[in-house]
Amino acid sequence: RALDLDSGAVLLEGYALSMAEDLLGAVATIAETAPFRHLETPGGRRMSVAMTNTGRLGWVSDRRGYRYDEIDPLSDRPWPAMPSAFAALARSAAAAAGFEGFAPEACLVNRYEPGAKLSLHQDRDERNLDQPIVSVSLGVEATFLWGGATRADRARRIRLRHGDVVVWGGPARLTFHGVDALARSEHPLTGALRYNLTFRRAS
Ligand code: MD3
Ligand code: FE
Repeated sequence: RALDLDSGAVLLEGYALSMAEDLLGAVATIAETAPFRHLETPGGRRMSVAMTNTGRLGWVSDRRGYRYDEIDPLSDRPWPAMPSAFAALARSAAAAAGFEGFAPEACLVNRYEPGAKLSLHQDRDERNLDQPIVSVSLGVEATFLWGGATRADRARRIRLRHGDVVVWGGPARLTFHGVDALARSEHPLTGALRYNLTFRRAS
């Protein structure tokens, strides 16, 4: 089922359900090479969400700012290659939402433990804002906050469940968004954790 959340934002409910176990297995393999870590914001705060990346480019944050980098600063080595099943999923989901030819360069993997949250923000570190972002939710469900063009706009609350895929492009691309503190809950595949994959064209 495809649901328009907003102009340019399409929720594909359960789109990744049949692949979820494989995706989680691949995440565990990625984390053997590029472990989850709590990045520091430019302002010096530790992010409550733990992150890693797969793909040619990875998103990183430190005292110098936010950026995409070919090198994992933890290992000084390239990020683990993006599994072909990841890129194929992102490509087909984007096409289902009307964005043909999506070829992600980066997959940011977010891991939420109970209490972890993402404050309202825009994703604007990507050079090519014509390309959508594809997100895949796995494990414990979360309340996603969907704001407006400014931080002050009132946010809608949208439940994102295991296997849900959302494609964010066009007029939705620079909308402020975030994730509420994760509730303490259990999922058979992930325990207390939620994972979110976001596929991006960064350059
Ligand atoms: C709308 N992640 O990694 S996914 C992020 O659930 C991020 O981990 C959240 O926001 C998460 O930056 C939300 C949905 C999402 C991702 C990127 C977007 C929505 C977006 C970029 C632009 C507009
Ligand atoms: Fe974001």
